[in-house]
Amino acid sequence: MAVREIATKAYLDQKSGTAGLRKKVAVFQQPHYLENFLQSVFDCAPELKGQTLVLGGDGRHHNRAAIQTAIAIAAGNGIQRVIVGQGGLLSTPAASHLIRLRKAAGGLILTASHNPAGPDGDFGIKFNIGNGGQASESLTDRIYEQSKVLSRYRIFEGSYVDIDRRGLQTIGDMEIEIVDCVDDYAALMQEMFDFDRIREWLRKGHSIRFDAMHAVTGPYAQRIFVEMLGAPLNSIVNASPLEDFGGGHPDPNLIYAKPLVDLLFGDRAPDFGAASDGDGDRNMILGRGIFISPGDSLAMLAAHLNKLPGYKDGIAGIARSMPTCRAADKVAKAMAVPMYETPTGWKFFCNLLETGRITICGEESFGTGSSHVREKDGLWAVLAWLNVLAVTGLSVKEIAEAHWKHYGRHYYARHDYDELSAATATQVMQHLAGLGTELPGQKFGDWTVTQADEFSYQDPLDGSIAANQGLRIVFGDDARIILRLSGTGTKGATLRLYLERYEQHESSLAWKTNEALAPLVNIADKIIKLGEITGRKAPSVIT
Ligand code: G16
Repeated sequence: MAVREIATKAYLDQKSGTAGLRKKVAVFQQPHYLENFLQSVFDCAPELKGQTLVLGGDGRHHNRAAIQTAIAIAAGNGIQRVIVGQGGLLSTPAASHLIRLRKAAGGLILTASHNPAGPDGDFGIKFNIGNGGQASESLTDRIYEQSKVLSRYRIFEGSYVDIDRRGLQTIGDMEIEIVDCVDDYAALMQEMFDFDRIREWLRKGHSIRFDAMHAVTGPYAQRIFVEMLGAPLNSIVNASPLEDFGGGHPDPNLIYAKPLVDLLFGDRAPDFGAASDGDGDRNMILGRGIFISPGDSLAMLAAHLNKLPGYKDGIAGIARSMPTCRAADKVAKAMAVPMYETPTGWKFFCNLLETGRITICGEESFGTGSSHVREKDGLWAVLAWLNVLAVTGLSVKEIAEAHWKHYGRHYYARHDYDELSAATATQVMQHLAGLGTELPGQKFGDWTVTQADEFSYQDPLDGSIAANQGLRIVFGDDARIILRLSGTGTKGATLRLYLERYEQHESSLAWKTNEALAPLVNIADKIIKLGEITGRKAPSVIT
């Protein structure tokens, strides 16, 4: 057994999207497909040579086979040590933490996030750099360019590693260290939060329900909530990770986590409910009879963060992605800290976190996180909420109502139009882009358009510019309509329509979200003509 150079034919479709390369499992199973992509990564990241690499995934179908391939290609490319989560499991935030903790030069995270799994489902791979964050767009572009001209890859042939056995193994000169996937992450959480207070809160009879959706967070939730915090065993459901995620769609939102939502809105609701996604970076927060939208969750956590041990010094700044509602902006203003608006994609937060400009950030797509790692972190958000409940003694509903009373309320929804043809999706975008200059000043109902443009972002650290990051129609502080193309789908094109309406009068703080947004939906329809152009009568999913 030795390192060999294998001749290969380049694939032309290995372009990373919002968060890594995501394709159908069958695509990844084509001969040399994964090997090619990995070789392109190693070619474009020479700093990995002789260094440590972290490797793990969300446990979906093809994870175990892909881990073996990644180890063999790493050995072929002179990696000194690979740290692998036992069983091939590592949640995305735990992988980010491990990269930082062990001063690895980078990491490979095998995940297609919340996308369905199984032989007919999706697979994915992300390359994270030495700071624990996802590779920048310029780096993933270089990897893509390399993948198109690749003609050989280097592999340690015939290697096999027992990824279920903890401890050290070797392949040639390379060491493979199999680690418990929870240990280091759980220790980090213990540093950030007041576990004694949360334990006490639970001991006093407060109840929680966490839905791991048969994805990667099961073992993490079991250790942290049950073993460390003393929550009863039945506080966690769907806790065993399955290769097909139990046939479900592990996206923690009102649609795909419906049983949890029904429980929290039912007669026997626990005090707190939460769910995470396939790879553990997303979260959904619920209280008894209330859903906290991701934008609100970011704002509410930001407002309370200095009450938690890991954030005693307060916060340096806040960031949100452009389509995320502007609730956190109100908090930043009140706290007199900077607020940043970035394109969709967690990678855009990384330089802000790395330079200490922000402490907390979040996205409408059920992502919240902080400076403790360089990925969004589902369980972090759940623990942060539990810690806030424990120190304030308030319920989720009381926290939300007090927040809205103080800052006003942002009603918010996202309408997804899935599986459109690329041509149709482009037509819709072009139609709206074409209206840009004539919209400002026009009145629709009670609102006047103050700005209509395409969002672009300049990174304050490296000066790089990300253009074409979504079209926005802004009605001052009152409302926004945003349209952008998703970068994570694996079938056709997905258009996302984001709707935000701000109200601050006390009489307007308890409306139903769909009713509050109905006038805005009509305006969006009038301007964008989504229904007319796509022929769709309704969105595929509303979250
Ligand atoms: C990924 C990114 C997020 C992004 C989300 C949706 O999340 O990490 O930053 O908000 O996709 O992206 P899009 O709107 O382009 O589909 P995840 O949890 O899928 O890795």
